[in-house]
Amino acid sequence: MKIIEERIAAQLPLWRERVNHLRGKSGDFKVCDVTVSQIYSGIRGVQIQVSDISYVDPKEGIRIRGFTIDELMQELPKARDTKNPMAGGLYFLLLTGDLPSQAEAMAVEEEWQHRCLIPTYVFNSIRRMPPDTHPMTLLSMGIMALQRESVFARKYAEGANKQDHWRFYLEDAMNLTAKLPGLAAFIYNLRYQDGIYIPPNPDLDWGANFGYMIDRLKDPDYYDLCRLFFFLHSDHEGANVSAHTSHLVSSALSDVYLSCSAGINGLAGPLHGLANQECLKWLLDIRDQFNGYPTQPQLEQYLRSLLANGEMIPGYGHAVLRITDPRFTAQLNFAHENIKDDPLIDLVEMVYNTLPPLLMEKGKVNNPWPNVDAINGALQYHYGVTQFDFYTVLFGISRILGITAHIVWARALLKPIERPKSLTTDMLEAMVTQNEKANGVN
Ligand code: HAX
Repeated sequence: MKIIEERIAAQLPLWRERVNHLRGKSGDFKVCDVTVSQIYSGIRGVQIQVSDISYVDPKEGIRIRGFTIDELMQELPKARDTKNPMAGGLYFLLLTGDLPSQAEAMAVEEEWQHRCLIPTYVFNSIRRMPPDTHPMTLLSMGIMALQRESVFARKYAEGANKQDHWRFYLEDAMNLTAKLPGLAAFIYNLRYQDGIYIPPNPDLDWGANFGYMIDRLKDPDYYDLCRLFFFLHSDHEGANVSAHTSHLVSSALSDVYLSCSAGINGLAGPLHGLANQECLKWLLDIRDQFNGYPTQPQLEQYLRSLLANGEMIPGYGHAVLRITDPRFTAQLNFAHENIKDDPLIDLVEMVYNTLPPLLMEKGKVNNPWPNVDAINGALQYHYGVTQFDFYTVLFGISRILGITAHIVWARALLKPIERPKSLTTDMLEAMVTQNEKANGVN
């Protein structure tokens, strides 16, 4: 897409010079040391990647291109008569770092409209899968099937110059993201609505179109929830499982489709994206166990017993955040503004008011506050999207906005193949012993 390509091209000389200067002048400077326990606990906290697209501050939540969630809710362009940002403007920001004008956001939306048609062979490959295949598997497969369309893969085979790889990644990124709402709607309709097909509506933006294509025609509030959901889930810095997986795969010059499909497989894990389906299931279990909804004292007693049994409460805790996730708060605000008298949403809020002090009492939980997943399933459920094994697909189509922005920039900055080093337990023990001897420890 020309405007975005030109914006990135204009910034590139400065960025490349900045990185080269840093590497040349301070290549030996140590950012952090890695401890044995970090090696054995998921390289937690080891700063291994640079992302200028977003950053998760433990005390503040995500900043996308320097802006908080609240700031972006105000500043990003909106579709007419709506409160939540259009994905087109968000994607412009993710890719260029510049806050878009209304016209620039609309230009991305129009570009997506032109590129949104999905080849029939992709639908056919999904149709052939057994009906109980998880929707995340179908999403990953759909993206993989589209790989045949990769412009980068074709240009690479023709000998494209390395300096230009990012331009073809950008082309693939625009093509893939354009197709995501249609691909997700196809999977939803195939699995839960007898395979109905509703073509995209050229008068609607990317986010609302998903709601339209799954036949939520009578509920404009649901369109706005889609916009909010896709905005809030779009990125969470570069080192989470899905973003980092895609980054790693793309470092081998695997194209956007191969890289994003790999990231989606990471997102499908229960400790990452699948948590949103687990969370709704958990809320519905409470409803079933109480044959309705518990009172606050009943809920507190119930939560205490779960924690005493060592159970993990889905939707609570985070590897980085140490506050209520602002993305949870934004969705709770949406519920307050748009939803009246839904006992499931009331239960979400009751858990929010009851659980954090109990998690704190346990003493070992580093973050007792809700993450984004603690509410998003309940909101979908309210609007009739009750099939919770689909929720991670919604997360996935949104997250690919951030992931593709990261991998386009990784190619633009000519990042090399990623190849850390492993070592054996013998080696590690020998290193520790040698260090102890050197320090006179017996
Ligand atoms: N309920 C009960 N105990 C919890 C807990 C929770 N929600 N969150 C953490 N703990 C416990 C851990 O089990 C751990 O106990 P052990 O030392 O006995 O193993 C202890 O508290 C310390 O854990 P932590 O350092 O606070 O948390 P981690 O960084 O290890 O894990 C997780 C972060 C998000 C994976 C974790 O909090 C969790 O599994 N939460 C529930 C699942 C969930 O909501 N996942 C979605 C996260 C958001 C996301 O990435 N979405 O994609």
